[in-house]
Amino acid sequence: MDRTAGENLVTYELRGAVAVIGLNRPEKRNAISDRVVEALASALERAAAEARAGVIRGQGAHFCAGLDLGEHVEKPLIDAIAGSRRWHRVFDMIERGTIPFVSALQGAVVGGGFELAASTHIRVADASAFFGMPEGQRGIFVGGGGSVRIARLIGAARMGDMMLTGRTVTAEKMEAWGGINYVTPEGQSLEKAIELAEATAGNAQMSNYAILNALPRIQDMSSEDGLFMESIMSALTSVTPEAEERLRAFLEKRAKKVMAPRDV
Ligand code: 1HE
Repeated sequence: MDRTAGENLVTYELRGAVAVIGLNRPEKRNAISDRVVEALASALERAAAEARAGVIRGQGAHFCAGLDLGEHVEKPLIDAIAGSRRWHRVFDMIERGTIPFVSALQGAVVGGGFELAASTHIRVADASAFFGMPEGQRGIFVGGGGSVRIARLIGAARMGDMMLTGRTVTAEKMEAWGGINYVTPEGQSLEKAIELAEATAGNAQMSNYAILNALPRIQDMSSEDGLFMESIMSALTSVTPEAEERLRAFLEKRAKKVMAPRDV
């Protein structure tokens, strides 16, 4: 039971165009209770209304220890199903919303914590981060979208291995597996996540919308349907005034060029 009364279970801070949303139960390793899910939903609504990008972080030494196990002892079956569906709806606000989200990870990124990170568009982990899916040991299954999102990121075989054996994985290995996008030195994932979120916030809004909402759906389509959808999204984004101005800016040499990468 989440008895934390009165305080903010989720912190919220608007830094320029970027909303920084923080899980804020460090004494419980940011375990996600029903009230945390509701607080997260409110923060996400606020971010969608006023920010151009968001960062999701965990306060303290760990990103998130997953589902609050204390609330799941003796839960009626129908409540457990409804609870999972609620996580799906709230995480969907992140994955298929209107603004990009970057997660800043450190320490434990476990179970539902990894599911939350998997619903963000870019994952940045520092060297202290470790990933685990102890559902098998706890007698449960993923319920926060992991069987879809994590399995698509790292493959069902690797996810199944983690769930069956309780194996934990370093940030470096998780990057090689495709589960995260960036690894930073310890203590630097938040700074890097904010920098990346700021970069995404500078994009045209319709481009970001298409990247968040068309690109993943196209992966669920046949090639034929995917190419059709791509042509529609491509045309829709290119006729916006924002696109016209950006294209003109490049032609008039007012826009930044594409730079060669610095990290090779
Ligand atoms: C919790 C939780 C939690 C910590 N629910 N209370 N998740 C897990 O199986 C992960 C369980 N947690 C751990 O393995 C460890 O806590 C950590 C590796 C994350 C961190 O270890 P440590 O030594 O820093 O902390 P701690 O002493 O274990 O925990 C501090 C407190 O947080 C302690 O409570 P206290 O009252 O004794 O101080 C812990 O009981 C509490 N705590 N994690 C409730 N998860 C939608 S389906 C998703 C399915 C899942 O997420 S399965 C994975 C569940």
